[in-house]
Order: sequence, then C-alpha cells, then structure tokens
Amino acid sequence: MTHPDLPDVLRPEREALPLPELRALQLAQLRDMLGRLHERVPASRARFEAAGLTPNDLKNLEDLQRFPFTRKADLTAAYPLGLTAVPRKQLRRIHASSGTGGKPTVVAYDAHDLDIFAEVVARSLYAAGARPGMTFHNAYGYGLFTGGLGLHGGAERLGLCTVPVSGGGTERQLALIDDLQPEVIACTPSYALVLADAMEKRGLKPEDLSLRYAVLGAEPWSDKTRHEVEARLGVKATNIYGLSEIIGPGVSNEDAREQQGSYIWEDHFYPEIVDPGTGEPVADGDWGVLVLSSMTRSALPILRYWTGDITRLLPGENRTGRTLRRMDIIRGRSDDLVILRGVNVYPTQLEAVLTRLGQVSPHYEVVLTRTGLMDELTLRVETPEQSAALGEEIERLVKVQVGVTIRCELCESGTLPRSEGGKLRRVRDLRGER
Ligand code: DLL
Repeated sequence: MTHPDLPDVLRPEREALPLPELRALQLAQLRDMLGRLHERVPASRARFEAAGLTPNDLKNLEDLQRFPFTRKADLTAAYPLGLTAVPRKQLRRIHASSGTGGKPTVVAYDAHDLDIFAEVVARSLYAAGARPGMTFHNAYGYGLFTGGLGLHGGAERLGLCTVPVSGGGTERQLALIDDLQPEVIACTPSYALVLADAMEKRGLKPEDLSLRYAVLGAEPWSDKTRHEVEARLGVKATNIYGLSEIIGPGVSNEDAREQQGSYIWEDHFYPEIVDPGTGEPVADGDWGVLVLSSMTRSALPILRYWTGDITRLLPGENRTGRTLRRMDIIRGRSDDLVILRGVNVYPTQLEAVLTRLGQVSPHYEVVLTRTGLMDELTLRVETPEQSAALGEEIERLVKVQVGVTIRCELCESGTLPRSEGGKLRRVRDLRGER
C-alpha cells in the first residue's frame, strides 16, 4: 500500500503529487465547486450575483480572493439545512456543533462525503503512526460531535480494530486500555492528561501500557502538553485538526516522525491565510485566519470558510516527501481573542509563558472580570506549592513577554476544571455578570 520511497505516506498519488499537478487539480476542483454552488444553492448564487461574479471568473487560484467568505452566521441564517447542494433524500448523516449561543450549526453528508471523511481520517491516522492491524481506542465523543464517528470511520477504513469508547468514564477507559491493549488512542489533549493522572493514581507506569501513538486535537494545545502526554503515556503524540463545517476531524494531521506542522489534505481542502482585520491574504508564512474551501464535498460544499482559527502555513521543506502544505498549531481564535485594555491576548500566549517557566502544571484557566470600567484578567494556575513569589514571577513574566498586567492565582493540584472528554474551555468571561 505504501510507496517504497515514501514510507510515511499512505496515498502517494494524492499526498505527493507534483506541485503543478496539485495546483491544476485544485483549480479544476474549485471551478467545479463554484459551478455546483451557483446551480444548486440559491443563497450562494445570490451572493455571487451581488458581487458581480460567475463561476467563470475563477481563471486561476488567485481569483479565489474575489469570491465572498462563508461565515458561521451564513450557516446559522440557513439553519438547519439551507446551504445543502443535494436533495434531502440523498443525505446519509447529520452532525452538529455547538454555536456560541442560540442554535447549533448543522452539517450534512451524503455517501460521497462520508467516503471522503473516511479517506482523510485514514490518512491522518496513518500519518499519526497507526498501521493496519493495530487496535484503536477512540475516546472522542460519539453523537452529534464529529470527533467520535469521524475518527471511527477513518480507523475502520485504514484497517484498525476500533474500540468506540467515546468520552468520559475514565476508570472504564483505563480498564479497557489495560484489557484490549490498543496501540493507538485518540482524544482531546486535556483528556489525555486526565487519563495520565488516573493511570498514575492506579500505580501504572507508561511502560505498563500498550499505547504507542496518540492523536490529539479538537482544542488548542502546545508542545508542553505534547511532551507531558508523551512522557506520561509513553506515546508519540500528533496534532489532528478539523472542524464540522468543513468535514470534522481530518482536515490536517502531523506526521509522527516529524511532528512539525499538520499536513493539510489539500486535494480536498483548499487553505488560505488572511488578515483577521482586512480579509486580505497575508505574506507567505505569516500568521492569520485560516480560510478553507471544501472543494470536493457534495452535500455541503463550503467556499472560503472563515474558521476564526489563527495559524500560519509553515515555510520550508518537509521531511516526508509530501507536496502538501503544513499548518502550524492553532495559536488562538480570532473570536476568543481577549482584548485587555487594548492589548490582544491569546490564552495560548499565557500558556507559552507558563511553559517557559517550567515549574507549573499545564492546567490553567483565564478568568475575565470587570471592576468599574477596568477589565481584569486572572490567570489561575495549578502548582504543587502555592508560593507568593512564584505568582509574582508569573505576573512579571506576562507583563514583559505579553505586554499586559494580569493577576496570577495559584491553585492546588486538581482544583481547576478538567476535560470530561469534550472540549475544555480555558476562558471564563464574567465581565457581563454582576
Ligand atoms: O473539533 C473536529 C475535531 C474532532 C478535530 C476531533 C480534531 C479531533 P468542531 O467541534 O466543529 O470540530 O470544532 C472546530 O475546534 O475551528 C478549532 O477552533 C478547534 N480545533 C479543532 N482541532 C484543533 C486542533 C472539531 N488540533 C474547532 N488544535 C476549530 C486547536 C482545534 N484547535
């Protein structure tokens, strides 16, 4: 199945296409997509017409910038299924993601989409180190969330024996890992730490576990968490990225032997990085908002989706022979961006300060409050010892490195919210509350 020269690549004819061929394929796919949107989705046609555009206006890849973005609000306005491009009878599955308030975002798949979903997740798992015949412990939530069923379909496609554990029930998870001896686990990074805690409480050591690879995503995380998960569970951990509006997990994944950026499966998902303020493309390698077009999706093709995720496309060569571009970690979201007294702060910047300091755990929480007209940010961090000097040192480092004055509160181990298997919310905004 693998190419002799490209042992890390599952589908060389897709993952290692010569660049001119890949770009030609993308242009053809985007044109096809525009044609389908124009013909079958009235809301899309109306937006093209309002902008004076037809699908024929896409002559080269740069022309894509002339076409409008799709935003979460466009999906909400068309709730539940107004943007689908195939008849209702053709649909085979629905997923939904929680909105920031009000109605969830509903996404639909037909048989062709489910085939693509399994394909890109299979590639992601392969890049993460999984190989046919291994056993796969899937601790992503099953249900409307795309994580559980999405990983599940790809794992079966790759030929893994899949254990559909879903989230929560940590003791039972450990017992299953002990009994079924999986080599591969998938869950959120914060839940991987919860499992590590529980394992240590039981007196288990990494070498007692069969696990070798962890596929972690669905929430922001950093190298500090990677190193911790790797050391405590005895695995190689890679980042899996994705979102419901585009497909679910499996838009991109790191390669376990490289761990330097996640390969975007660009033969299905076309990436752009744009300035969060102007929407204009940024210079190569610069940070900005990731915008994705799901070129090959049939039931719900989405053009230029404004993910709100801040990342960059990594410059330079990769070491795996793929011709696909890699994205960096998600540094934050354009909308969970905290603006504190005029300074833009991403929670991950605070995490980076903690990482460099070393003496604290990766469990932290950002609490925003308002006193009078003043916004205050409290960084709550778990530490084995509550020394006032350490708290002051963190406040000083944040001031110097991030440029804002914050308050640091040290908490006892185990007191901050933990993941229940779902996404962990790091920011609690109490500014609207009395
Ligand atoms: O979280 C899909 C997924 C499931 C990805 C399992 C990976 C693993 P949504 O619920 O629609 O879909 O949430 C999508 O989650 O826009 C990011 O803000 C965030 N996100 C997803 N993966 C990562 C990651 C799934 N690896 C939103 N790093 C996205 C950072 C991530 N943030």
